[in-house]
Amino acid sequence: PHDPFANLGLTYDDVLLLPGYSDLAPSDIDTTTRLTREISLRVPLISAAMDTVTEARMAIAMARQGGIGVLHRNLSIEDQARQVDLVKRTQTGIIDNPVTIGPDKTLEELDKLAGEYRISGFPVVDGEGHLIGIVTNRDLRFTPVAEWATTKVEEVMTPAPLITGPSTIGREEATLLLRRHKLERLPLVDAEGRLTGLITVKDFVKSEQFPHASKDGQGRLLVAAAIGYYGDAWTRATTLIDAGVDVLVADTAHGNVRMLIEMVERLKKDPATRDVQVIGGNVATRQGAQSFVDAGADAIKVGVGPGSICTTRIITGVGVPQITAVYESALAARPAGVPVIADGGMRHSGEIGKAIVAGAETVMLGSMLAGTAEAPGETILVNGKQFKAYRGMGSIGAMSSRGKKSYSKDRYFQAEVADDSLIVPEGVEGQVPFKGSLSTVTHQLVGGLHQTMFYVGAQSIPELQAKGRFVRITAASLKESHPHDVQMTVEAPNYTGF
Ligand code: RVP
Repeated sequence: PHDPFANLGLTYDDVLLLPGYSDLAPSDIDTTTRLTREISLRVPLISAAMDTVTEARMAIAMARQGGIGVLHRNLSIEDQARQVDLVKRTQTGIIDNPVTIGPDKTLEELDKLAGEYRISGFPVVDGEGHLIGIVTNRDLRFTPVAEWATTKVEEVMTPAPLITGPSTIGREEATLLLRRHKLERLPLVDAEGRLTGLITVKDFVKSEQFPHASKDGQGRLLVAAAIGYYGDAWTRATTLIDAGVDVLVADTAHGNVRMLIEMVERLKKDPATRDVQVIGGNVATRQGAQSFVDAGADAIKVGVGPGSICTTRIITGVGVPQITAVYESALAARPAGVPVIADGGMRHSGEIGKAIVAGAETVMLGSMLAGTAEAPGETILVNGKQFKAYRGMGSIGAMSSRGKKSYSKDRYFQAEVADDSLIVPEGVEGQVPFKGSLSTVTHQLVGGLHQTMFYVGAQSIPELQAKGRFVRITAASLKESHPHDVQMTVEAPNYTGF
């Protein structure tokens, strides 16, 4: 007979990992993991698709650190596609589709383009794509601003012949050319003199600064973007693919929904979309995960209610404690070779290893990243301390139509309503302490995970999954785990308290 009380759900604070025999040096430890069936990351961190967490700046920073960002979808399709484009054009080596300008454009147009893409120099090409010169901000300086509207690019550019490289140039050869000629930029051309790419010194230096960056086959940073399944979701998906997105996240707060599962199925079948990786979510049960496995999803996102700003469990009474949710979902996903993403509820680095042992390959973070400089929004000063706004995508603020259209309502199955007071929110709005740059936060998170792996005696993520064992703990043990019987006098960079 059906026993409604059969299961006990556990979450991060209910378990600890057992220490295991270890014979590892810190340099042996490798956190490389699978984001999807086909994409690997050096660092198992994903920034959440929320409008106070991930826009282009965060996505760029996450990819540079070896993780990935999911661009939120509380934006028009065009705006979201532009953000994808910004990430894909942030170069880490060779730019194979550089922004160019025509010779008959005015300096005013040049200045505008430079501002839009935050680029200081452009190859100048004719109608057939032949490289005929190069123009930079420097060239603007010698023309009075009053004449920008009437002066053409060809009048100020450095005209061809320029020092160029072949399309097939390698890293060493390019470095040599840049150095020998003291160049800022090296355009790449084919045998007919058509522009095929561009190398800049700045990007070359950056690619050395970020050795673990997540990149596609052409050396561009990886980026993911959220779509729904409702309304114009298909157009959103195909537009984002045209803009170069690597991963689509088809998710809502409740992913075990026919139309969403069918959306994932269609994305993986249609020739126009099937080459992009598709993540389905969110689920919290074995059966929910199995539906996405059957639909052909490339990864499954798990979490119903664990989020710091989430009130789903309180408002609806529905949810599954996150360790159990991840474990149950992995029972369906693991045999099918589909990676699991543990989404929500992370507060400290120790939870990353716990999620991985429970069955996840990566984790998604909201509140832990919302306070960084790279998250959207300005810092707010409260009692002399700096904060940044952080809100649930199911909060009134995110779903409100006040002033602008909300594109995220359907995530929480809310109909268009005439008045905000008719919205039934499943999230709250708040603020988190300002944390400085993302890299300092990821440094602590990855460092903490390294230590987890050392304690467990696991060199790799798959080994951590295989070797990790939990011990269940009590409320008394949790108290023992945190600092106790002491007044903290110095803030630790990786500990925020109970
Ligand atoms: P956290 O990291 O605990 O802040 O949780 C972030 C996650 O919370 C998101 O990735 C998303 O799955 C979930 N979320 C976002 N908005 C809301 C809500 O309004 N209920 N929940």
